[in-house]
Amino acid sequence: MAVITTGVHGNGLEYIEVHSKLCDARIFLQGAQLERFIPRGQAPLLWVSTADDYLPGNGIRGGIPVCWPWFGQHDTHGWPQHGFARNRRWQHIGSEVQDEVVTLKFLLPITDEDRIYWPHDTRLELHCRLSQTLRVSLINVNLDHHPVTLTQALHSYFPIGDIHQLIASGFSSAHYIEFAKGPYAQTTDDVHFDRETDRVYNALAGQQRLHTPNGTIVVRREHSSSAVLWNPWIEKSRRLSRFNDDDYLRMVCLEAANVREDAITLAPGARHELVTEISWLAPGEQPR
Ligand code: TA6
Repeated sequence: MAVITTGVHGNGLEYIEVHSKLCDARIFLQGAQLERFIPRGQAPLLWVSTADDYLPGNGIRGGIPVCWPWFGQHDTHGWPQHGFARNRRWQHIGSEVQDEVVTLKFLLPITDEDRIYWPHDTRLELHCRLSQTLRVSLINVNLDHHPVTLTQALHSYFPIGDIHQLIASGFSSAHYIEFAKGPYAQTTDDVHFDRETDRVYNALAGQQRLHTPNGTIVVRREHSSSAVLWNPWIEKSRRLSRFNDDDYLRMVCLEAANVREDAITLAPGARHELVTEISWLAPGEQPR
């Protein structure tokens, strides 16, 4: 029988835990941030830095931070990188259990303080469907009488064991921007890592695979015209907050997104759902 409990981390962050026949998971109310997802009988599918302090206000370095209503640096100096949604306390608005599959629903209450950044009437929900597969949906509804334009990402951190052995596949025929240069054509299906990598892909297929020494992680995206592939490598790892100098060896981010020219414009009353779906490659499934 699936069990859903609540708890408070030692540093004050509230979370919801799920233990079922299919998986174990933990979601923090701050940012509605998935921080743990372990399919039953398998290894964890999300990575979190041991350097994180789980203090309110930052967002946790790992799991799936929500970047919204903008991705990256805002043009306005001093505004928070990746928007404000990941630093806010979301409301847990629902739990459903069906045949051991647990779906948790969260809502971002947009406060008067937030209207400095986002003076629009927008409903933002995050739904986590927890089976042997993790499915996360970021649902935007424009409740205002004017169109709104936003960028967004589900900034997923993956445990890849050893970056030197990682092969990321499924990138053929795409193109990407990196360090504000490009676009560059992706001439191979595989991506290997030997330097800082911070790419925004376009025209990318809906599924990529991360071939790690511990198995293959399958990452699918829906309604995501962009995807971000990131490893900070050596130098940036030293500058990142809440990140060990050698953490770059063990993680990669592959993010379902709509960023840059793929910004989403919602007409009044319109709805958009960004989805990422994550699992280990099933036994017998073709690795490529
Ligand atoms: O998604 C890649 C990225 O934009 C990198 O440039 C790096 O800044 C990363 O996000 C982490 O950002 P954060 O604000 O969480 O430290």
